[in-house]
Amino acid sequence: MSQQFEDGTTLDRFIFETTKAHREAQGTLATLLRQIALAGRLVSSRVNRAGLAGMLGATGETNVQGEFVQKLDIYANDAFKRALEHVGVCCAVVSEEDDQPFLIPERFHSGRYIVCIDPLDGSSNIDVNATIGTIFGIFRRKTPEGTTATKDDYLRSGRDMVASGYIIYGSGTVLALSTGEGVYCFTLDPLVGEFFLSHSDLRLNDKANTYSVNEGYAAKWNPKLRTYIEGIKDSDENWKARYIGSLVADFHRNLLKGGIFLYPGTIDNPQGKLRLLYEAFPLAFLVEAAGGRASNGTQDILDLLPTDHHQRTPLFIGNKENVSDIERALSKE
Ligand code: AHM
Ligand code: MG
Repeated sequence: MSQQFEDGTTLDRFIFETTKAHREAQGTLATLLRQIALAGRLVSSRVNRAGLAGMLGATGETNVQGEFVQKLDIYANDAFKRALEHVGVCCAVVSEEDDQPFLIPERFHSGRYIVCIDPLDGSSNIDVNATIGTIFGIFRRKTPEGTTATKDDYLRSGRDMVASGYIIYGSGTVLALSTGEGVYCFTLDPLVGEFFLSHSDLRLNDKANTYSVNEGYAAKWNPKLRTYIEGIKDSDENWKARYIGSLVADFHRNLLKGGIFLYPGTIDNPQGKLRLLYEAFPLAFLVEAAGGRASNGTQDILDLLPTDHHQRTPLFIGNKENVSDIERALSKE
């Protein structure tokens, strides 16, 4: 059962109350979440001042995914790692921006949790002032505290996550969080420097009629998906299309208003573009906590077992009947 919280409850109090039931987590998971919120506030402030602080544009480098690295990507990646490394509750940060997982340096305690993170999702939108965000998922390690984290700690089923969330930097800064029971959103008051509860226990209806996909690639999709999308457009159900090109922003809108987000495989990239550990897993954990579903077309995202920390996956995520409709469409003979 989700707990009841009044609007205006601070994130700090929410974390205290929700981790209270798990005494072993109260100090550690609570500290971890507070540090993520701290780094989120730093990134939010930098995003708001990007044009003034010389933070727009690319660094001239490409990352491990072959994508252009933006200055804010680097700032955000460093902010989260610095916030997490010294507090003794984290043993590794698996980041989109780093080739290898960042293992907590020996001078600090190698703590209980692994954080998988896309520090700045949708970064191609930075220069045009569209919404971008941070996505994170948290696992509890399998190996003993105080030792170096290994692959066994982070290459594992999404069902093992203990919490996940995202922070969007848009017209306001909003942090969404789930520890498995409900999804709660907190809006940053920049004058006070604190996140306050603004959306309690979000629930998705079973079905919606908004879809978010980059239809520019339709010619390269599985023809069954093309037929499905053509079918909903031809129907009398008044479907709407909404696509920003920031997964985190498209997901947030669909979580509040209902809708399905699709990033399918294409002929050129059968596994699509999105990454399993730090994009699909955290959002799948949130969507299930809100009563929705996430699938790769045949299987629940959370049941997948990664073999590589930068592994990609097709993603269909949103209201549960919509996801099931797509799975059915893809499985037709
Ligand atoms: P990023 O993590 O490097 O920003 O890339 C992922 C982003 C997602 O936020 C978004 O859904 C997708 O790329 C958009 O891709 P496309 O331009 O192919 O539609
Ligand atoms: Mg991303």
